[in-house]
Amino acid sequence: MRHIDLFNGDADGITALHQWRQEYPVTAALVTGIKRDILLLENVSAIKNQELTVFDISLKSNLKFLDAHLDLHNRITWIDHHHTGTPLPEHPFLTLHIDQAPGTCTSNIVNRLLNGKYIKWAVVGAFGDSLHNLGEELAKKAGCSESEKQELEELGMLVNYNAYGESIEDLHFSPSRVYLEMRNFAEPSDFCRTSELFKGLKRGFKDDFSNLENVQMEDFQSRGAIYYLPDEKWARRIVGTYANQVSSQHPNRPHAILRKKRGGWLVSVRAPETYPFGADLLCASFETGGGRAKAAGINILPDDQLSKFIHKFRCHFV
Ligand SMILES: [Mn+2]
Repeated sequence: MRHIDLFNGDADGITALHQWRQEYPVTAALVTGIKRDILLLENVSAIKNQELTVFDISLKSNLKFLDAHLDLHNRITWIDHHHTGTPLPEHPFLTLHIDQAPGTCTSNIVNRLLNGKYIKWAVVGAFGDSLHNLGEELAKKAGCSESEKQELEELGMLVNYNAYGESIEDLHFSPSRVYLEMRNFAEPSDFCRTSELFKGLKRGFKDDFSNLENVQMEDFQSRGAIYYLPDEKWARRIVGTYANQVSSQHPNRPHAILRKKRGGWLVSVRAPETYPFGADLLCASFETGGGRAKAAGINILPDDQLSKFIHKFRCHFV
């Protein structure tokens, strides 16, 4: 039987897979992509009698392709924490390990399934998904020292950051390459200390962030702040990580990060951390907007609606 591993290209997806394949080593074809590329099942065409294992990819988004693969006698194991919506599908060839609790992530589900055998990789995945409480809790269980915990946190943040971009070409390293490199290491702290790829990631992150010194920003005090990023590779890479960072630095104010793209702006809105509501409503009032109460976005804000957005943003969170 041939194996195919499908995984989200972020830290949580990669560390979930790495734990699993340390326990169940097989040679598998890898299917992955940038963080937002979640229709991975679509990329696997007409296969029969194979074994698919899926990590950190929304089941709901892939439902359309699931039945077709099951009908062709493929066995599918699905491990994930994203919202599923509809009642879960049932099929003799389908095994689901889904936990939709807000404080969990896929690498934590895998950690539970494997009885904590590779728990330090789950620490990396949890911090990668910005689940700080879970990261702390797992690090404690794993017996990490303070400095090791910080090392794993940085690794999670960096691998997560590496998955942001509009396409694989934007990324420093393709997610499959990150996984193939990680596979050489049983201990995440060895990966941090000796991997050239990790050093490259660290350098790339520092370079990208140094560009922010010249970024244009409008400060509306307690009403929020808007940052304007150009349509460049570095900006496409850091926009998600930067939004999280600004949020934790200024927990009392809302903010919007606008990144230029053709015909308009890609918008990420974060409600204040201390009052995490309303981002979804603001974004949904624009044609391509949506998201969650705390973090939402607009896929394309046309140039001629920029001033309307700024006005709405300034009045929205008061
Ligand atoms: Mn995840």
